[in-house]
Amino acid sequence: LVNLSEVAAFSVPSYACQRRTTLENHNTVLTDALSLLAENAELSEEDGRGVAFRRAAAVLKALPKPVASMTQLRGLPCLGEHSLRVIKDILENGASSEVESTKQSERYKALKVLTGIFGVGARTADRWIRDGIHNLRQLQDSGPTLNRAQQAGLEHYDDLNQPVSKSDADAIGEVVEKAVVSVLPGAHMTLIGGFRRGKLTGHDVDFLITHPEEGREVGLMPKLVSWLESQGFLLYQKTTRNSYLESKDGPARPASNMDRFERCFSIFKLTKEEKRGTKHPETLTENGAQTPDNGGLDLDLDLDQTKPAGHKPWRAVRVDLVVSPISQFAFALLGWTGSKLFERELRRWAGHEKSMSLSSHALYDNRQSKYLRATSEEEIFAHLGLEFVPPSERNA
Ligand code: DGT
Ligand code: MG
Repeated sequence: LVNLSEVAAFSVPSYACQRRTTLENHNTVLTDALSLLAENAELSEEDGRGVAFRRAAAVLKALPKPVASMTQLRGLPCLGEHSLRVIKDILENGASSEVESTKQSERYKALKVLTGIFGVGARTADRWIRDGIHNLRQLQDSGPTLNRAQQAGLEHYDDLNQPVSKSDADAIGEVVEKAVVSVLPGAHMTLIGGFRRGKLTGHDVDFLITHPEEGREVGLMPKLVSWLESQGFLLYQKTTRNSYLESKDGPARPASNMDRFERCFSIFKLTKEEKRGTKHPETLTENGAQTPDNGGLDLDLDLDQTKPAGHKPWRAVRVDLVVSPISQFAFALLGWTGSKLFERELRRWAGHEKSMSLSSHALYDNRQSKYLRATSEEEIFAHLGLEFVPPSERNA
């Protein structure tokens, strides 16, 4: 007897921004495998391959139930030959040989450990590996000169590789909110990134700040950072200037559309006191209930055996602050809520299907040669001819 519901083919639209992807994933074994291959490609600076695996994983995340057979996948978008081979291997043998050998490879393990340091990207890690540096001990012993970010990253390695809980995010949110309103009364702060999508843990905490009166947000970031610094909340910070406005005056285009905002990358010192100060004490956990997601890796974490981890009264947390003028707020909110693949797909949809350019600042219609204004995410989806997808369903 054939169970028809098991062989019935799935069907999903091809752009992730046309789909509703909740955190309820019925195919975690398959999506974890494809995500690992995506990560490995990204760490090897093969971005095209990385995106292909991310898209394939995202299609599986959108399925209403577990994949039981290859025939169900017929006609699904974004599943290339390579991804299908990986899926088939797992369905038939319980594991993918390619994924398993990648996980075991010295190069992948070294790339994971080294890029686990805040401030270290794939290129730097690759250079170090070619110089024979594969772990933190070797980095410290034979070490190349580290920049300020990398020094801070190494110093807080353990903390920064622990997942951040929602209650930690809320505790930090209360501090940042207090700082924001004391340096600029009337300013607003919104939690963005994965936590806005309903994730229970994250690798950092992201906040977007604006003021309802256009222009009042100018100069806010330095004041905010000074306030936080004077209160001892920042272990590290680097603020980038708002080159978006500057680019209007001069010919120089910003290096990438990723860093035009006034933005602050920081390492926040979250003390037990701040944790206790949150409105939801019942959800507090000491050092977080979860174990770090190191992909099953045995990381070389015990840099200093004399300082047992987890016994200091604070932890370091990566915090990103973004300031946006109110006229760009909806675009910033949409652009910084993620997921990264959802954002990428929105921009691809805009460009390929609508001849529009979407960024975290604006939406430009190439056919009408004009900017399309929006004061809410809903309006942006409408401009793009897409059904509105709420944050909790953007987990592609
Ligand atoms: P997480 O933190 O690992 O739990 O996951 P997310 O989804 O919070 O990812 P994260 O914190 O790296 O970034 C949040 C969103 O912000 C992400 O979906 C894409 C966007 N984003 C990240 N970096 C930049 C940037 O430099 N510029 C712009 N415009 N957007 C960015
Ligand atoms: Mg985040």
